[in-house]
Amino acid sequence: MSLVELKELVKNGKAKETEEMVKSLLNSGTNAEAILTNALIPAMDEVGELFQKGEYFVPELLVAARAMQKATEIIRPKLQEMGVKAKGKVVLGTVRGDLHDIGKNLVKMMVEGAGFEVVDLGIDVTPEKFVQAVKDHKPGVIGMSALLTTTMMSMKDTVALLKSEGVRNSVKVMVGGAPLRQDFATEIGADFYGKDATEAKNYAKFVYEE
Ligand code: B1M
Repeated sequence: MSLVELKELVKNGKAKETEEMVKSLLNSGTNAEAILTNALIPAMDEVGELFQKGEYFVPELLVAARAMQKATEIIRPKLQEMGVKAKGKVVLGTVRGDLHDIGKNLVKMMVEGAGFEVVDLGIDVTPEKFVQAVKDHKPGVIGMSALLTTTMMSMKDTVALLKSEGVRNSVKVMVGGAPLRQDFATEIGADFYGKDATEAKNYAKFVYEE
């Protein structure tokens, strides 16, 4: 029973075994922060790398995410007791008119897996809702996902509204989704285009480490 074994269980998406091992580690005195920092987060980092290399596909990501979620459900209250804070806050959503959320949920999973708090606004999120969430939650990063060429332009509207509401400089804007490219992100004034969930997670880390 070790953190190395736990990392492998999460990587391989073994949810039940992950749950049992986390409980045993806690019972034997391993602290929750060590479990998070030395097993769970590195496991999700490796899952992301395997995905980028084409060795893992969406189903492997999803089962790893489920195992990660089981583990975090158990350790979250312990971390709160210990006063361990999230690394930062990220607001995420799929843009107005768009109901595709599989990619956005993968981004959420990777970003949460890296120790961030994610405020998930769901699907069909209007520019007004994104802006309100920036005002309410004060995230370091706001992330918008779009899967339709017809909904991509809502990202531009959101950036414009962030500006007119005077909060554009308080937050970094990240965009992603299959129909997007870097030139579109640049054109609408976003700070970052994430090709995949791992890039999204790395950008959140970059923003908070800056
Ligand atoms: Co729809 N759909 N769909 N669909 N759908 C596409 C996107 C489409 C390409 C299919 C096609 O025609 N070949 C096409 C879009 C064409 C276009 O705009 N050019 C399309 C269409 C037309 C439609 C409808 C209009 C169909 C209709 O009703 N006539 C309709 C629209 C509904 C709406 O949104 N208003 C529709 C509906 C649906 C379903 C509801 C049935 C379902 C969505 C279910 C759900 O999401 N809960 C669905 C699905 C599943 C797809 C396909 C098959 C798969 C999309 C997906 O989940 N990919 C898709 C065709 C395809 O891509 N093969 C298609 C897997 C996912 C992991 O990838 O989301 O790209 P992706 O996310 C990646 C990266 O892009 C990145 O990270 C992820 C992984 O690393 N990423 C980010 C994503 N968001 C990011 C944000 C970031 C950073 C990175 O920072 C914030």
